[in-house]
Amino acid sequence: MDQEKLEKSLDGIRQLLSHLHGEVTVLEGTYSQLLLVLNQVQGVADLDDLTGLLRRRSFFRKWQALLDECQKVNENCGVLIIDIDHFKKVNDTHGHPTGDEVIKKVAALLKQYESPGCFPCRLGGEEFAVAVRGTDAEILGLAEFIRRGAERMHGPVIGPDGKPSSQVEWKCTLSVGMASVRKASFDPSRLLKAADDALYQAKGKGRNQVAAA
Ligand code: GH3
Ligand code: MG
Ligand code: MG
Repeated sequence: MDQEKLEKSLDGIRQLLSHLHGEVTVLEGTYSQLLLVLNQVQGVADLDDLTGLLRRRSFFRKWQALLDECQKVNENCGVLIIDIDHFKKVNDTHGHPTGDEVIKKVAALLKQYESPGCFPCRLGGEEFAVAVRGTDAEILGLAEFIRRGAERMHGPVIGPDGKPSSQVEWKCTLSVGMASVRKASFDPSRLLKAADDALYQAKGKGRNQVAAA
């Protein structure tokens, strides 16, 4: 191959490479955008629409990580199950939109205590869970703060026109079941079952109270 032909071939290769570089850059951009959208979708799917709290599945993922960490460093960890008392009556008396409002306000109360070692979720309906790293006394102290916080809550009933009433107010109370790894184990399902049994006790003893497993 003479020099001229060689130069031509090299030019061709350079042009091809430059073209390919452009294509790869475009592909990289599209890939990054796709990843961004995927993360956004994942983030939305992790959260409950009404309250913005974690859903059960994403909560369990995060909670398992916290339990693993606590087990590794030999620290106590527990869970609270929180259930709105006689919530069916709130719906029946004031209507579903007011019920939704109460659920949102309870969620907002739980969010106030959020930190890396304490995070809430909406288990479903009018039931919530909070994973807490700390001693039993600290976990029970938090439960009592939450219970008392709900006692102070109130808000206007939403009328049939969707507007808040200026005369009628809703109130609510919470029952709380607590379990920690000391009594149960580092297994999230067993912990939740123990907390649920404690919640059942709190309901049986008259509601608006905290019971420990
Ligand atoms: P208890 O004190 O024993 O917990 O009684 P309760 O009435 O709170 O419990 P029950 O399980 O009988 O009723 C729960 C009600 O919660 C029934 C259901 O219609 C209502 N509910 C579940 N999810 C929602 C929701 O997203 N919004 C509203 N407004 N109501 C809901
Ligand atoms: Mg209830
Ligand atoms: Mg319930």
